[in-house]
Amino acid sequence: MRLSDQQLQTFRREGCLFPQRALQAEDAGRRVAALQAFAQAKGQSLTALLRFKAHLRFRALEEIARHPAILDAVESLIGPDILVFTSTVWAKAPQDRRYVSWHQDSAYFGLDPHEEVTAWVALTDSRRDNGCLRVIPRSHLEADYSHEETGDADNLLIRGQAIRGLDENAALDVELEPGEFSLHTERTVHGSLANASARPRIGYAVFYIPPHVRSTLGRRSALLVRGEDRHGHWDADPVPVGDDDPAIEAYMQSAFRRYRDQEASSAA
Ligand SMILES: O=C(O)CCC(=O)C(=O)O
Repeated sequence: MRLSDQQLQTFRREGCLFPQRALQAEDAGRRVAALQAFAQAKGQSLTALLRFKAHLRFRALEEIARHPAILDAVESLIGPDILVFTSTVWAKAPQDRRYVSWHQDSAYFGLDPHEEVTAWVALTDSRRDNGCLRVIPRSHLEADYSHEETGDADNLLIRGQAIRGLDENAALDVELEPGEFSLHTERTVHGSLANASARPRIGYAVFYIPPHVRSTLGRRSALLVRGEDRHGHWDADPVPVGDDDPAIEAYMQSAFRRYRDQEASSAA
């Protein structure tokens, strides 16, 4: 299931590639139902509950993060040794005003070199009308963009970071069926509109790096999902024993604090 030479060329030229298939649509639907039941039991929204290292919290997501079809595609792009550095469920309810402003993940991820690749897996259908992921093709080949931190409450990004003044005519809608995924680089400018439809839009983004990539925000952790880590730049994340593992919960609190503290001190 490796990417063809043509797909590799497309990814390198455009900074994104889609659609690829990981799950059957029924399987994606079952995972959505399980996720919704989990969030309801915890009394939290999906996005609040599953923003940081979501694969450690919920088995159905860890399986996706380790899915062979996704890892084969990612291996074609970053090589046989693969770490998951974090993963996030991006959920928009029907008629949800929330959106994601144009941004480059490379401005915030604290990775060097910028070799991260994101697999964005559609758990529901993801179309223009329900606020699909959008990318600016070839933006990864441009110089770094500057971001303004808007703090807009409707922006799903924590700090509402936004690139202003982009030519929106260049945007490409990454429309996907349930179970399909897209790939983009951490330097590809991306975002998404509000959900104007009567359907939910739920996506699961998994952020992959090769182990030679370093953290520029101090020592952090990641989960090896394929191959070997011969570099030791990242502490090993624990492997969860089931959903909502209390040991993972405590670990996540401290990992997130460490991530945020280092981010804050490096920005100071
Ligand atoms: O799902 C979205 O709307 C935005 C996703 C995103 O920003 C990301 O995966 O980095």
